[in-house]
Amino acid sequence: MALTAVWSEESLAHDPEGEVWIGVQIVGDEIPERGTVMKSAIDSLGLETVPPVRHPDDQITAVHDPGMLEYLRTAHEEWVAAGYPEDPGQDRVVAYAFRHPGAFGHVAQRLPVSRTAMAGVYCMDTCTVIGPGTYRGLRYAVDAALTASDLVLAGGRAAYAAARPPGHHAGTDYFGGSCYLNNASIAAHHMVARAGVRVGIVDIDAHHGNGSQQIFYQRDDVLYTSVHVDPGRGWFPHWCGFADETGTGAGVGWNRNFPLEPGAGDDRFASAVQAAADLLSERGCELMVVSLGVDAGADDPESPLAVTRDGFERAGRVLASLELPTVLVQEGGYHLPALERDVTAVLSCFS
Ligand code: SP5
Ligand code: ZN
Repeated sequence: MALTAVWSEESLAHDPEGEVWIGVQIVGDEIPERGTVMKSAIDSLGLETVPPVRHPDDQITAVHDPGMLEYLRTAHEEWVAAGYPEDPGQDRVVAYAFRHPGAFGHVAQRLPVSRTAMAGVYCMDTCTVIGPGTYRGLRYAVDAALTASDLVLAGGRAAYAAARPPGHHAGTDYFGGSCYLNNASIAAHHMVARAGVRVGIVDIDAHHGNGSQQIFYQRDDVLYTSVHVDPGRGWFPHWCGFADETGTGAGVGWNRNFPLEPGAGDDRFASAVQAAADLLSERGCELMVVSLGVDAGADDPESPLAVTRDGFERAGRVLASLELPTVLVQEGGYHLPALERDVTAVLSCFS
């Protein structure tokens, strides 16, 4: 019944060195130190820790467009080769133009020749930049999630993937929101494929996991549930995460959003997590993936929710009491002292 953690120093490899937000270069908060803080949380619980095992590309392309994976692999070296670090002085891959479907949806999609235009093909915001260590880092995060899944498939009670960069905003053929590949969704798909049972995702990151929702929206083998700040109150990802988004086709009833109003604290957070957990039971899910963001914390710079350590522990207890083999994949959480404290609070319920 042990909880195992997956971590290595590769969790520090991706360093965006800031982000471009509303046209301004800002410091950014999805920083390498987050990987070190996750290790502190792991060590404070005395968890057995293993490094990620490299998994083949086809476990990624089961969920993501192969063209996007290849782009992520080569984008930074191509950017450097094109000279943009010198002229105009941008050493991170960042888009200036996007392929708006209203403008270009009526013609066949072609990949542009210009590397600056390529930067707008797969990316949906200007914040999620690509640097020299980004590909190594995002591969680390995927492999951590897959390694945690393998531990659970082999009979472990629970495994924690100390993933960074996070993943739940990345969809089939797009990335953004500080996410590149959808670590939790790759893990969920892997578990369905290997175990042949229904998997339930509970996403408690403060933001709606638009990528995870999109990946599984038409499927009835993965239930996606998310507790997050109401996008209708002005919060990222803005276009998605409303309560009336419940799935389509075979997936009708297999997606459930629990938007919370800004300022919501422990009681409303824990109740929503309970409702999500109830749905996993109702749908007969036999394995669980927790998208473990802790940016709903009161001190977090990226969300207006006001959850305390106690609220995270309550959420952890609700989830652990389902007694399903569980993979916990790190998502957001940007106030470093709270990241360590609140991740520890959730993980303690599984150890
Ligand atoms: C994984 C995750 O939690 N991603 C969240 C990304 C949210 N990005 C929204 C735009 C970022 C703007 N940050 C500026 C903060 C100024 N207070
Ligand atoms: Zn978040």
